[in-house]
Amino acid sequence: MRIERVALYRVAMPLVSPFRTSLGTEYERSALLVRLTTPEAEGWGECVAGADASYSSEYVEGAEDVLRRHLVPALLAAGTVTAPAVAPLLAGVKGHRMAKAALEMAVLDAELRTHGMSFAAGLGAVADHVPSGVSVGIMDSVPELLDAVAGYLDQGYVRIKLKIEPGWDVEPVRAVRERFGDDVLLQVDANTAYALRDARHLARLDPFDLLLIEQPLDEEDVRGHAELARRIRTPVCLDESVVSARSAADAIALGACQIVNIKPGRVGGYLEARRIHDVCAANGVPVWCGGMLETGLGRAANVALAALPNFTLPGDVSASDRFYTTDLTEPFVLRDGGLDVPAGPGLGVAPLPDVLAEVTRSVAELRG
Ligand code: SMG
Ligand code: MG
Repeated sequence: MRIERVALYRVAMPLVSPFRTSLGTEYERSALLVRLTTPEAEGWGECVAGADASYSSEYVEGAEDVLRRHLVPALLAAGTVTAPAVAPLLAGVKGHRMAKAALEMAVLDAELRTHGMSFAAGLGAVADHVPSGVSVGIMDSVPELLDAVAGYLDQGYVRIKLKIEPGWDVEPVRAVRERFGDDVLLQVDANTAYALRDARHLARLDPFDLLLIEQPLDEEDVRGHAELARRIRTPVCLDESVVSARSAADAIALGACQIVNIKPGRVGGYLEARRIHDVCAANGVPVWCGGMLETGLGRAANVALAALPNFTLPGDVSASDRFYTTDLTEPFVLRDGGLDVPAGPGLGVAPLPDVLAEVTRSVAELRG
């Protein structure tokens, strides 16, 4: 495929309600989109880097900068490219996985559209509908949380994830269990808010039969997670710590996780995400698809990934209206507790021109 042009769109999407985690509160999603043009097709990518560097070292201006200065020029200089060639081509730039993932996603989309093949088929999906979990932020009070959870369960979400932090953990979990019962699939996500010395406190979550506790400790504290996993009954799941298939294999070998959250942006793209899926499957470790408040573009690709066979737990693949009143694409709508996997060529969705125009703050175009 010959790439003629790459345009980077900075967009600002207002959230339906503030989303609070142990890392901070978000009111709006500041996203970076990649629009890639080839003679045959157009491809879209979405970069999941946040407005600040609180979730990972990447942030949206940094991602845009490295794309403009280094990654896009390397791609344009290559002449012709295929999706599997993107990561090796960009390997001279260390890190910046979220920026690289967005570029690879756009190439993959253009390539699959050219061949009339869906993302799901291209990745090896085995389902046409995936169950939806929902991530529920930290709230000001337990009654407010219970109202929010009640609303999501009414809509049909099949799994609830509570964001936790010190001071907001055992009580909200107990309240949700007491109000909604033991049958609700329930898990928690700490976004690195604890230390190993909190092991006895975290063991107080054991009686609530959680599916998992996600990333309780620092992203670099892999051994700490292994030790914690020996001290608590709730299965430990890693998010931030797993940045590649190699780090997934290491974490599993160390006993640092029983479950893995796969986010394509965090690991450098959908192809590396698939390799992590394969590594985990080979080790008998179940995986689920994480979310980064994606617009319909990233959501479409995530839903396709979540349809691979070892995605045996419901992912953070909620409907568009969980975060946005108006999505960038045709909205993803909850049906029977899940989302339909797009079947059209490539992502199967594209930005709606009027919505894109409304949310775009700047566009930078680069040509070969
Ligand atoms: O897209 O549904 C979604 C959000 C899911 O909680 C979610 N993501 O650590 O898993 C996570 C968070 C990261 C985003 S907040 C910085
Ligand atoms: Mg997480």
